[in-house]
Amino acid sequence: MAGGKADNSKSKANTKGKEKEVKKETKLGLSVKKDDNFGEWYSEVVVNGEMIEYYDISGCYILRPWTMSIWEVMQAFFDAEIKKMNIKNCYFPLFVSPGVLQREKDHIEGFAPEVAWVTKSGNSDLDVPIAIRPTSETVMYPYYSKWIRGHRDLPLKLNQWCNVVRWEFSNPTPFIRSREFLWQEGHTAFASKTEADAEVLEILELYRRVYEEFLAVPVIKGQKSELEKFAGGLYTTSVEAFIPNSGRGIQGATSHCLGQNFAKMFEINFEDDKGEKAMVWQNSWAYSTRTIGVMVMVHGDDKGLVLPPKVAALQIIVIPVPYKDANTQAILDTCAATVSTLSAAGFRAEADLRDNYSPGWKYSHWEMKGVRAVRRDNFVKADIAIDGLVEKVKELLDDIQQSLLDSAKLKRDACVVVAKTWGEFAEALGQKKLILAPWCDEEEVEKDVKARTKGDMGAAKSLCSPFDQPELPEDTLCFASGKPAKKWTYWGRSY
Ligand code: 87F
Repeated sequence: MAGGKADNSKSKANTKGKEKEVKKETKLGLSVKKDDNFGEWYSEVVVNGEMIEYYDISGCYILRPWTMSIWEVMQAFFDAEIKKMNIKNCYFPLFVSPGVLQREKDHIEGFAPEVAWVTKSGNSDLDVPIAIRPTSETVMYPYYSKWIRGHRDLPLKLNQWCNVVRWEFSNPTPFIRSREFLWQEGHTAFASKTEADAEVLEILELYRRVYEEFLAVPVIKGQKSELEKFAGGLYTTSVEAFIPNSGRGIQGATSHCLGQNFAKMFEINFEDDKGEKAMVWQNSWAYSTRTIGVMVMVHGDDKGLVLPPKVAALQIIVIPVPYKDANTQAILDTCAATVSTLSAAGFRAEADLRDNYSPGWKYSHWEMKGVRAVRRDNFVKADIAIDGLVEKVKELLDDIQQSLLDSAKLKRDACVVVAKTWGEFAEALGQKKLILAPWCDEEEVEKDVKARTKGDMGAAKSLCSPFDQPELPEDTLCFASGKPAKKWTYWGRSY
């Protein structure tokens, strides 16, 4: 089939003149294989799959409709779930005044170089430069302080869907590390720590579902180390994914318990039910368009993108395959009818009836975009019962969705190495593994691990201590310090 020309009319199909009308068939394939040059493969896949277009400002990318529809599916799910939790959407301004930004010195210190500033309007300098939000704690919390007076004002649970800007300097990568990205940020305040603790986990479970149920990417739920947690908070939980091809872990989303640190700084106080002055307990949580990059890296292959049906803008593409002596119009009509049936059944289906591309070209094109070919070119001939079709397609899509998750899990699990000594750890790191090691949970020891593994590829760090802890025998020692181990922790290089 490949290379064949589309013929939209039986009689003219084989004439030279007709052939010229068919567009020059550009080479569609990828120029590198996923296993040969992963970085280059990724750039090609996101561009050729029509998800991203590069932009003339480094670290900024155009998100094309093929990307946005994936984002919208995840957004619809997450937004409905948080509404069930009585979390309300809101929108705060993009700009931050320097005053509030600096009010929160400790946590901002390490991040300061990444904050972008507006210093001019037209040709004149602004009296006071204004920052562009890198995250909205300092934007929102002054108003939390104003709005929260008594225990009846609690809990206050707000979320916003927005863009943020972080002027990153290390190598930008579409979706994974960009200077502007889309996310949701949730900011909640409670009267008690118990309520805050419960919400942290409830949100983390939604993040797990976004990854596993929608993107078909297996993740590990766990707690960040003291060194890796959000410095402004009390503790950080995350879902962690792993990219077998690069041997790197990647933080998929975070759900923080902020404790009362911000409440102190921003004076978010309330009168409790005994009439006493108390401070709120806060959480914040976010997931971003990074999710999409993780999905591409995990599932894409040498033919291009592979999209899990649940998030794909198009789940089914129907491609007519006209052939010599066939009734082309009947084939096209059947394609259109098939699409109507599938659309009516709730599937996202379209027919590619363009007559200036050959079926072979169309196969490659849609495969590149992640809609994988299951050839059903005998619909006309074999008279497949229309009601049977819907059932079959449902089974097929469910099966694709499940097997994507299953095979990603197998592949991820095959990368996990349990390392009990420094020797085993160093060897596994050299093999780009995801390392599960018994650890003493001391900050100095993690700093030491970082120092000892420094190199061109970046240092190893802790990814998370999984909530699902394997049994830790009492006399187990830390892989790095030889002190008694307190927990199992995942380690590796990361994005
Ligand atoms: C970059 C510049 C300025 C990350 C930054 O994770 C400030 C920051 O505070 C910064 N990069 N962070 C941490 C963000 C913490 C927190 N914010 C709300 C989240 C979830 C959503």
